[in-house]
Amino acid sequence: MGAAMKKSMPRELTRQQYLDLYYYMRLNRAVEETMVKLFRQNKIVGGLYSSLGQEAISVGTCYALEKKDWIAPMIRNIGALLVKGVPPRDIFMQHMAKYDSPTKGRDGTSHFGDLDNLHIVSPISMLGDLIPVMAGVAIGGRYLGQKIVAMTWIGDGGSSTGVFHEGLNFAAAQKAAFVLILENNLWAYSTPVGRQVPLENLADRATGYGMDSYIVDGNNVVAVYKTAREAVERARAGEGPILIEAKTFRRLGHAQHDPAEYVPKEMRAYWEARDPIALYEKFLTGEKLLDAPVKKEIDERLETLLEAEREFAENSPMPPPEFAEGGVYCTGDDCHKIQARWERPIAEVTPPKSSVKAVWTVPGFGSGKGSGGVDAAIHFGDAPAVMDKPANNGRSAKAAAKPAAKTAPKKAKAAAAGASRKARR
Ligand SMILES: Cc1ncc(C[n+]2csc(CCOP(=O)(O)OP(=O)(O)O)c2C)c(N)n1
Ligand SMILES: [Mg+2]
Repeated sequence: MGAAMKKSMPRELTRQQYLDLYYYMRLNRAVEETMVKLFRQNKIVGGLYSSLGQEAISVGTCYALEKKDWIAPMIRNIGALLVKGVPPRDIFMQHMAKYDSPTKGRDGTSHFGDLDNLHIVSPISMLGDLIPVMAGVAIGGRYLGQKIVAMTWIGDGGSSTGVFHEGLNFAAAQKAAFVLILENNLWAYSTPVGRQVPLENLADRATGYGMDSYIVDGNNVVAVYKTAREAVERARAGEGPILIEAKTFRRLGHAQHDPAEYVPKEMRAYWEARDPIALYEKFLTGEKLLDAPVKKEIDERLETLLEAEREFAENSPMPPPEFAEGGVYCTGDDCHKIQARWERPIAEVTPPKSSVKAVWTVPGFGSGKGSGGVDAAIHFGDAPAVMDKPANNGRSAKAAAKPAAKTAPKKAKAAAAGASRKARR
């Protein structure tokens, strides 16, 4: 139904699910708050990005996936990493470039994945490129009969990259089991969304690919979860990819270095009053799912966990300098164990068996009659061009070419002869 925004089906969650969403949003925020402190102590290597105010999106969408599903998070999706099962220590160590980090200190920020266990494709900085990659993961899963769904996230700014469009078109044409979360936080660095997209709703972009889309309040974790759950189920059932636009706001600057003074005060105040965690606490309390003792228990659990995880990360060594020399080039078996898994006999899918004789013919080209009524040249240079029609100034093209050929310097003639010899070969 094109970009028509389907209403989510009402679906109730269990108490545990409601509390899980709360816990992961709190964990997401606490992990990032800890990293701000580490950054201020100069212990973070590289930039530090924040998802303050956007936690409901990372958490609510990833929580809608099954264990076997695949994600590729972007910089503001630490919440998704946590829901998937990445321990906070890995996130801390990765940002600190420690030896025990997932990339052993070779890369920073959230540039790490886990293909074997958690099914996380490492993000790359180039905006939009994870879209075709994850469409490919979804198609790969289909070939293998796994019934998986692939999910990634993109910003309002990233939705204007070329690869966003190529990737979505590809995913839609292939009916890939792929869900794209478009986090419209109103800013792409210092550019407000209205200055770079002439659309009220970025979900409308989906119409161009024949895809369905949803719009959801990105600061309402239950709405985000329910919408994502429905999209994931539909994608898994073979309905093709789905786009969800989550409307939200980037509460801090692009990264720690950016004070974001370009954001109007009233806009900030509006969204600060809609903090997703505060809103959810109010909801949970009203529904009698959260009370003071349960909240205290969660507070303490988070504090203990983060203290231990931060401690572990801080105690991890930096990689030894000589380590930088190794693992730069793939050296075969000692580098990785990944082997292509052929679903059909290899001889069947490689030449000569896979080679197919061209079955098309172009009339008048190669063997038939040329437009001039004589046999056409098979390749340029095989025969003189047939020029029996008046050219430019009424003279035949042949005649027009004559004086030029006469006066052309020898070198040019030789080069022309060389070119035609080359073409014959
Ligand atoms: C192809 C590409 N262009 C530019 C950049 C530099 N860059 C990184 S983040 C960013 C802004 C992204 O804005 P948006 O997509 O709205 O995401 P947000 O930061 O708001 O989460 C830019 C321009 C990049 N990483 N990749
Ligand atoms: Mg943005």
